[in-house]
Amino acid sequence: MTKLSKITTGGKAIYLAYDHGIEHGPIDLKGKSIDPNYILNMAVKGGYNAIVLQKGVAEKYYPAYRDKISLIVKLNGKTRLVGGEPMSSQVCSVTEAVELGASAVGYTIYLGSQHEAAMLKEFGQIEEKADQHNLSVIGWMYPRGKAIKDDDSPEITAYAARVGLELGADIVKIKYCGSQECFAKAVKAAGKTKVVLSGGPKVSDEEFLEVIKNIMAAGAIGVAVGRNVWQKENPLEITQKIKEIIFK
Ligand code: FBP
Repeated sequence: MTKLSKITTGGKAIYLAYDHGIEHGPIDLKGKSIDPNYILNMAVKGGYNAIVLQKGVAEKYYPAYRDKISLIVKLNGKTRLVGGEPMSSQVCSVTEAVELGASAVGYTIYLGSQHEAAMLKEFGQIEEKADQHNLSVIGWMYPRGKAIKDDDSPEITAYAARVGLELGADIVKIKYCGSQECFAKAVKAAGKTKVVLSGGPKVSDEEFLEVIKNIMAAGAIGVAVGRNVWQKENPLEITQKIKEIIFK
């Protein structure tokens, strides 16, 4: 089995992101979504290619779902409580991720942050280790910090995607830059590194589905989505609509 085939279907993918408990805090996890079992069941029923979890949630909840859905362990994280230049430190090793049953690992790089060098270094070490275990590496490529004036400009989005290729990421997860044309440039810049969309804050179903149509037409392989699914009234209904676009 190639490493990417563990987390894709016919070269396409839909991932359910659920690392917001650390990134944003419980404020995002309203109602039932505070319960990891609710989200894991949703991921299984929705037929997601994989669920994205931090190690603590993976350790305590994923064992019951191990045969039902693949796992992407997010290796670094930060809270929203710290000000200043963003730095997301590694909190889980590749070895631990393997023990947890991961098929892939994820890591955020805040491009442009004053701490960028530390994250690039950790990412390089993760790449090496993940390769030894035949795990895919997904780069959350987020331009951020005071050097970044416009984090969703076409230029910076393509730059973020390209850095993923240069660093050896199998997949880059990038934010939407506003149009199909702009996203296509980012996909081109990423070359053989695959591109997935980072979902973003909740918007209307229509708006979100339109974005997905655009990114797929631009050459992305799919989406890693959180809030635009599990903050919705009917997560499985929107999941189905997203899948119809991605896997058509
Ligand atoms: P969403 O689809 O909810 O945006 O999730 C994607 C994601 O990258 C999560 O994995 C992560 O927790 C969050 O967004 C980080 O968001 P940000 O740093 O932009 O606030």
